[in-house]
Amino acid sequence: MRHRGFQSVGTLLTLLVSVLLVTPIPATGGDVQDDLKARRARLMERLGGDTLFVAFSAPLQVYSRDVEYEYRQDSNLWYLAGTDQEETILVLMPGNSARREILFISEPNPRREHWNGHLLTKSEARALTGIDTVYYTTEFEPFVTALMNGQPFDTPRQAVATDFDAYLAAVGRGQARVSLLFGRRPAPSAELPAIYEFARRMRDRFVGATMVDATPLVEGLRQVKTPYEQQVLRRSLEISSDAHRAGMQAAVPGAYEYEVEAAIERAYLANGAMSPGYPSIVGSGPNATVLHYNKSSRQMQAGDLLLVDAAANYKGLTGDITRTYPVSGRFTDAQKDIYRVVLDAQAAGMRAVRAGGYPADVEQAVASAVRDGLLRLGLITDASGDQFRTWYTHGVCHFIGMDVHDAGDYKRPFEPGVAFVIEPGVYIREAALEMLPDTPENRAFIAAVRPTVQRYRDIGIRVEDSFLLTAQGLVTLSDVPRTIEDIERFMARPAAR
Ligand SMILES: [Mn+2]
Repeated sequence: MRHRGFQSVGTLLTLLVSVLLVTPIPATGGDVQDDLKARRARLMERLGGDTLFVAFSAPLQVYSRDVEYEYRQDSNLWYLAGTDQEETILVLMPGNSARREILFISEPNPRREHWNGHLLTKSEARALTGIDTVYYTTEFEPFVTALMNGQPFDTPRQAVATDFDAYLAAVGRGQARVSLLFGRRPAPSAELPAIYEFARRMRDRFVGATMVDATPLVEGLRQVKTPYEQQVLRRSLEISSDAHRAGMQAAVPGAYEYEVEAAIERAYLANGAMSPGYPSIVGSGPNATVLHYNKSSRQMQAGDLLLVDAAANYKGLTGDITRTYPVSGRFTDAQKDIYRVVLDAQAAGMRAVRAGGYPADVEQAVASAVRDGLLRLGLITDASGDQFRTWYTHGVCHFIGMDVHDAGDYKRPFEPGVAFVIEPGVYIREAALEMLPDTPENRAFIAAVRPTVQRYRDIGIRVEDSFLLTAQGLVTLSDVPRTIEDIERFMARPAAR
């Protein structure tokens, strides 16, 4: 009964929240456009006046034959221009007196739009991105060619155009810079990625110009979330948290993993998050020990743990949440033992976060708590070495944002505005013992822990929450039952189905 009352209050709140959220953004720009402008302004300050910055949208990816994957915009272009339309190019020229921001978009094409949907008009693109100067993508080559030849672009010959003067002067001195987003360097024998190919062609033609990589600048900006991004990220994690609860309600003995996945992804779409932020991991029983298990095809049995790692992409921002819970509603004693080790380790990680500190502090605090816990349970015999790596196999702190493993520099100190996860996991795969090098020490270790390993065999537990560091301290953005008591209480509620 209480449950029903609680649900209808929840529904009412959801309704109120959605009414507030659909309030239309004024056509003359709003929070998003202001934020996009501020992001570009910060980048331009760092680029300098003799720079031509160019960012390209991501290419379409083929799924199979003539079918494509759902389009995913390049995160850096999306961050700076706010459009997820393909064949888009963003140009920034910080030294210009006007036209400092230029956007190139696809030309209208009724036939293509019949197949693939509406393409932004120039005025829609202006309103969406806050960029006033918009050309068609077909004009990009003439634009670059004009600049390379010391000519202003799109200016009648008789008119006096001064807006490109600073850059053209740099071109004349042979000091012009072309700033591109190179991303990761490919291996010497690897195919040249498209951006490297573009840079090579520019280098051949643009006499005297220097190619520079703006990736660290843009990724450095992305590392600290703006107030607007923080607000979207909060909402993103509210949706993901609701989805996890829906998944918990769908998890019962006899149901299939995919039913839980369906409940979770239904909740994303029902709340306006148009896609998962990454492929959902829904692994029960032994599958909980497979880090990137993605089949979701097993029927869950009474006594199983279910590990769910899933989060929504809401307006381009993705959190990251993992919960592990018993499908029968109650943890066994063995499951509780491992769960407490993982939960205590996460708490130790949270205590290690401070402005001015580093992600490495979190890694260290979590690892040390895991070592102590595993030693206490008898799963390792020596807490000083690397034995614990047998059961503790991945890092625990990564940034979140436009990418679930977001851009950022892990050597840069934490500051207010950084968003990240802490996600310790312990996975008891007996086969891990077989993979240890055959040494006298390892033989002794294996003999000592084998009976304990059998007690905990096939238990995989990860607990992951999304955090935002603010001037006031650490804020937990995810909100899903987390302690053993909270989970058992929640799982005892009558399932909604
Ligand atoms: Mn993660």
